[in-house]
Amino acid sequence: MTVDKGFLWGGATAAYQCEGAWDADGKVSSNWDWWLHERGLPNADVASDHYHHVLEDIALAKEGGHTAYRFSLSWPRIIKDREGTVNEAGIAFYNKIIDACAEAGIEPFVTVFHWDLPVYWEELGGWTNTQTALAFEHYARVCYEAFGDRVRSWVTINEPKWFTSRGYLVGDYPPFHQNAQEYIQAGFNIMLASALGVKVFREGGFEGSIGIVHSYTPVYGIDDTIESQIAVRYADNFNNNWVLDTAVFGEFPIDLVTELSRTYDLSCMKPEYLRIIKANTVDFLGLNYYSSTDVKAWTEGETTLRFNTSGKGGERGKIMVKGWFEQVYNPHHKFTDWGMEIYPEGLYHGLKKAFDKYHVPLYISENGIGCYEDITDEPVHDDYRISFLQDHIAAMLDAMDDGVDMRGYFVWSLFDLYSWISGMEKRYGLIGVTDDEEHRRVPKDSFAWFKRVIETGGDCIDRSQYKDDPVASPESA
Ligand code: BGP
Repeated sequence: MTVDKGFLWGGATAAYQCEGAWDADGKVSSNWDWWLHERGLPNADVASDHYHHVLEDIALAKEGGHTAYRFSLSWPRIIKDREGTVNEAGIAFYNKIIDACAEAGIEPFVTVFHWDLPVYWEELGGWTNTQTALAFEHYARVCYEAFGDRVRSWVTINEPKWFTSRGYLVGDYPPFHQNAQEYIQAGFNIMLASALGVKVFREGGFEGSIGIVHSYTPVYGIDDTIESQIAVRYADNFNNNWVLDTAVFGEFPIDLVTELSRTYDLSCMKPEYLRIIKANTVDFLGLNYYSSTDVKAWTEGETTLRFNTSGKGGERGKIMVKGWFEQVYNPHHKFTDWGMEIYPEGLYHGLKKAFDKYHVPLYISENGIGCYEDITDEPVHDDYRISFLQDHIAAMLDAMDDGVDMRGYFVWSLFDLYSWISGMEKRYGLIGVTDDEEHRRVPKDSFAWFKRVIETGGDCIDRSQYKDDPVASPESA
């Protein structure tokens, strides 16, 4: 199939990861600014300096044939304090982006929150405090009122699972805690915030549609025994269902809640909040796809949550939840330098599964590969990225042929930007950004390749390559 003209093709970014200008023009500190400065870790104070290169970046997106640009708004750039005072300079910056998009014929696909929380909320417990969720309502309203005349595609929250689990459970993102009770509270509050974001959107009668973006990890069992099926359900609740079911059906999976209630305090789940969640479900889902996971029943050992943040190819992360499931690796699959499994088939199956279950339009809101690359004035010949993107787009097109309602595809990322914790050395961009003070934009080979994909409506994609050999189906490693 050739995708129709309304299908969105573009690149994605997030405010903290690319803007830089961390304290410019009235912006207050975010939780990331605060924690990374405090710990002396690689930060995004300057990052890709998108704040000063934004017009050039949008011109490049246009040159690349992009029909959409996914970016996020920065809460600490827009709202100055707990009283909700608006920073007009922040509004002006995003007006500049949105107007440049309009002029270039590029649809803005706007995420209201992509992890950069104002420090004045972080100081009060961040997402573990329901006040943060309640404050999100005002922030979202300010955004819709300022930009809703030109923006038609809104996302409340980027990846509720990812930043809360890394921040409160794994402990390698701000605020670097390892506390399951806090994780549960933060997870609940972020879903409440998303529902409040939907509520004000509907109440305000704004045009367009609103969704949520999820870090989608399709789950495979190692076999079809009942033990593996139970492990798959646990892992699916852990990875996906608490975000997707809640956003689309308005309810947390009750078997998960039952399980958690045996050990944890769920008093944050007040009836009035549950009613807000039930009444304010999304129009669409954005799925960020990087890899899927294979699991088996838990056998022994303590809960282990480990990611490869070193970028040394051989290391694998490990996710094991005591009593629930254990992640295994398929020895036949390929992995990135950061230990992420490369498995486009998982995208095909995952899209079919998500559409069968939720019946809402879907976007691939992020897909891409992080690599070590030297950016000079010579374009990077990133055939590995082309091959990764080609195989994943093929999987998406196959899912569309099978009836999945896909509305858009965004490469992570439009240009090189800060990778959480890993800094600027893990590069995802279609466009390189030099490390010097000029931050020169140097399109990689994948940029021209992606342009051709867009021009041909996906027709130039080879669909025969990505399909895995059937013997390489999930199995215990
Ligand atoms: C997603 C985030 C993005 C982006 C991407 C790559 O989870 O939404 O913000 O960073 O992952 O992740 P990383 O930079 O950690 O490799």
